[in-house]
Parts: sequence; C-alpha cells; structure tokens
Amino acid sequence: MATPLESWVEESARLTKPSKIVWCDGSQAENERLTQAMLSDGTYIELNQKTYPRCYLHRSNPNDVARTEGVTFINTRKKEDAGPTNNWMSPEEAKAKVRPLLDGAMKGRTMYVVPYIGGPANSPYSKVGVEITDSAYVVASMYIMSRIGKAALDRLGNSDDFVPGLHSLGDLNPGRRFILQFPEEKLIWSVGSGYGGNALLAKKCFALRIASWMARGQGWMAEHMLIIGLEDPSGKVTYMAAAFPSACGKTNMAMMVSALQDQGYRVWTVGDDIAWMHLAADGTLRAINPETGFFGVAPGTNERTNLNIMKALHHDSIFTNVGLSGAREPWWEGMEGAPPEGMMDWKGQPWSLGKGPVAQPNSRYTVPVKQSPSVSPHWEDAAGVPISALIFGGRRARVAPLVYESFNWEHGVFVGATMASETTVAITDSLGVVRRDPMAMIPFCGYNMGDYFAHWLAMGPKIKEQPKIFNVNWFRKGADGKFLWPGYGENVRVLKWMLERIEGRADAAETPIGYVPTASSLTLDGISLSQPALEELLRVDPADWVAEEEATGKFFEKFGSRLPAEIRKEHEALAGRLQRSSVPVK
Ligand code: OXD
Ligand code: MN
Repeated sequence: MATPLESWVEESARLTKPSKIVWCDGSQAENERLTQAMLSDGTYIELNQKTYPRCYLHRSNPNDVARTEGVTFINTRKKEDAGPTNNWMSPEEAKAKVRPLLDGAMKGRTMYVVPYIGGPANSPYSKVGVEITDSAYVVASMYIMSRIGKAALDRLGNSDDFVPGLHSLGDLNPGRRFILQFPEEKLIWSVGSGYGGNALLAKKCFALRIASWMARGQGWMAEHMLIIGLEDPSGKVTYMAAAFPSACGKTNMAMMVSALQDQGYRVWTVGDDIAWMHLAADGTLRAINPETGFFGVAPGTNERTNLNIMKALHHDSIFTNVGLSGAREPWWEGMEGAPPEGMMDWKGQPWSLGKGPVAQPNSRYTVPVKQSPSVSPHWEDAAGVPISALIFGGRRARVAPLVYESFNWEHGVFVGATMASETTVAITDSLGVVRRDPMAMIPFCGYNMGDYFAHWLAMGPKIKEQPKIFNVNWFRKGADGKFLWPGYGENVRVLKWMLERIEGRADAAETPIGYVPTASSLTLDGISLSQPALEELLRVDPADWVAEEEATGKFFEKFGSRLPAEIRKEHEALAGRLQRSSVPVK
C-alpha cells in the first residue's frame, strides 16, 4: 500500500510529467551534487571560493524578483472565510484555472520531493510539510531555510499529517503565475515563479498562510514575527517577538549588536521572520522558529546596520540578484567603501556608477541561522522560548512615537490591528504609501482577518503569563526629513525600557494611545540626541491621532460583522480619549 505521501507524489507526477523524480534526503552529498549541476547549467555562478567558500550567486528572471501579492489567493470554499483583505477564488475555480498550467509543466525536468520540518526536529510544536518542485535552486535554498530530508520522513512515518505544496517554475510568464493556498485541504499550489516567498513554500505559504489557519483551529498562533532574547547584566534572558511588515528591518533587529553591550545588555537571535507560539503547561506563551535560515534583503546591509549577518554570510550562503565584483564577490548598494572594479549588475551586465542599481532592490542573501554570532543557545529548544513582550511596528515618517505600551491585552490587539506602514521593496506594489497592515499579516493571513483579530482576543485570557504588548517606530522623521532616531544597535535602549516595564521599574506617561516613556526613563547616555529631537520622538499629537483613528475606522468597515465587538469598543474608547485630550482644560 502506498503511503499518503507516496500517493500524492504519484498524483503530482501524473499531472506535471517530470522526466525524473528525486526524493531529497537532506545529505551534504546530495547538496554537493545539486550544486555541481547548477554550476554546469548556469543556475549558479560561483563566487570567490577563497573569500566566500561554498557561496553562489543566482540570477532570477528579471520579471520574477519579489512576492506577487496580486496573484496570491486564499482558496476557501466560502469567500467570506478568506475575508476582504485576501484575493479569493473558490477551490474548484482555482484548480480549473491552474491545473492546465501544471499539466506537463515538468516535462524534461527533474521533480524534487523535499520533505521538511517546520520547527526543531524534536519539538511537539513542529509540523511536517513536503514541497515538490522542479527548481534545483529552490531545493538548495531549502537546505538552508528548513530541516529537510530524512529527519522529516522519520517524523512523518506513514501518516497523512503533512502539508503538501506543489511548485513548478512553469514558463515564468507573470500572466501565468499563481500562488494558491487551500487552507481547508492544507494544500499549496504555486506556479510561474522561482522567487522567495512565492517558491519556498515552507516560508510564507505554509508557515504563515496555512499555519495561521491551523493555529486558529488548534489554539496557537502563527505570526510574522522575529524572536529575540534580551540578556540583562545578571545574565537573565527575556524573550520578545516583534511583527513588522516586510523589509522594515526585522532581520537587522533580530541580529542586533547591542549598543549597551558594555552595560551587560545583549541580544540573542532565535528567528528573524516567523514565530509559531503555543500555550505551554507553565502558563507561558512559547515561541519556536519554524525556519533555519535568514532570507534577508541585501541592499542597505553592512557592518553598521547588521554586523552579525556580514560575519555570517561569508560561507555556505546563496545570493540572489546581487551585483558581482571583478573579484567575484557579492556587492550591493549600501555596502561599505567604494564599489570595486569590474562589477556586473544583477542582470549580469557590466556596471558603472550612474547605470542604475548594481543589486536588484529586493535582492537577497540566504544564510543559515546557526552561522550568526548572535544565535541563541536556545534557538532550537524543543519547548520553545517563553515570550514576555509582543512588539508591533512599522515605518512611519510621522504620527507614531518611538515606542508606546498598550494598556492591556485587548488594547494591545487593537494596536496590532491598527498597524500601518509605508510600503517597501519586498512587494511589487507602489513604494512609500501608507498601507494598513495589521500585525504585519495582511499578505500572510490565511483567513478572514476579522476572525484573526477574534483569535488574538481569545488567546489573551488563556495565557497565564501574558506578554505585554508594545508598538515601536524607528522611522519617525524631523522637519528636515531626516530620521530622528539612530536605530539599529541603539534600538536596544527601547528594548531595555520594555524590559523595565515588564519588571515594573520604568516610568511612563499615560497618553490617549498608551504609555509613552518619560524622557528620563530611557537610557540615553552615549548617544547624541537633542532635547527637541527626543521630544518629537515621544510626542503624541492628538490632531494626528484623530486623523489616524478616522483612517483606521474606515479600514475596519471592510470587515463588517466579522470585526469583533472588542475591536469596535477599543476604537470608540480611543476616539473618546483623543477627544478629551484635545479639549483644553479650563
Ligand atoms: C519576507 C517577506 O521575505 O516578508 O520575509 O517578504
Ligand atoms: Mn517576512
């Protein structure tokens, strides 16, 4: 008798008609075979093996350089279950449309079967997925990003408890590109793209879209969050998880070199993109990282913005769509020093200053987590790490202060639900416009976000050791258009304030939006920040917030009756507090 996995693989092969099927075992020998094959057929370009041992460059099709939200669908039976923020097609319609694109798509190609585990191999919170793909580059990326091969098959056994994901490059025509999630069947189909979140199905498709659906049903949370530990001078580590929209600095924050290291504050990395969080018997909310690699945006990355990744990416890493120097080293905008000689741009054309970007703005590095000097000794703990703070944030030039703390869980959920950020290069929409992005999950929630808010609200009372909920904004600008806050390693000063709030030690001023630090409660020794800049960073302007509150009200209207009453109540309460605060006291 065929196992459920074998049956699905056979069925997929009947549809896509590959010339060969390879079951990946996850061994080093297999990775080396794939690498050699990709070097021979041009999928990989070898980097300087002296300075970048076992590192390779891949150039994707220029029409395929980012996630494509316009062709990403949640295929629930009922449209309302996908909700107003997702593209929707019924499962029948989606399959009828996309099956012909998969039919024969792997003719003349190898079909790779890649079993993987989301989460540490021995954790009760981990889940098995299997990706079928005809892209060797995807398989090689999965070596870094996930625990693949034998360990996953051993965990699965003969069970049908896995998330199947069928991926084919198809013909890479953007008009024939579809990323489909069928949460009711826990199934993924992706065709027409070989890039990042569209193609590495373990990442956004499973670990967020399908997992968020599973998490609601099973009473846990799948979130677009980094996970870090903040060590204090006594050696105690407090874990925090933070949600920011794509390309807002989650990876840099997760790998932060603390500016307060000489005072005993240090940041440890558990994950940079996704957190699966479960209620544990000890009353804590425990997070695991379902991934094993960083898939980070390269441009802007340097020794100052992320020293740890710069140390980590010098071996066993993949670079996609970056520039290539004459010395065969990767290069991108924002690297320190003058551009080296003999550079080729991300499309492989000779490059010189003034010729446009060397690296595609959403070009990426793919680097194993364990290579970071900041990796937490607990990053693969089967029990996860206990989360004491949940942090929301975005990129806001105006309005939002550096940090504020919510009044309680319900209010914190409201703060997350009202998140907004200026758009970045990680998606193919327009740049720099304010987009509402609750919990940074707009592109990743596998169901109706009204129900998602309700799930967050329902989780709160079940967590005995409830995390505090904060909001941060590293990106506020002054009248001169310059960032007010230095960011990066200095962000630890904000984390320290949060830690002291958790421990009941730091001061805060109550404002209509939440608790904001008093100027003296932040540790600011050693940075040059003028008094006016600090005041502006912490300022809560009721007029700005009335406009913000009205915009969120409009956004919430989309959800109709699926918007939880608690969110409505929080919204009204905010409006009331703002009104009272703008009435001058006589
Ligand atoms: C990512 C994204 O790649 O959010 O992590 O786009
Ligand atoms: Mn992300």
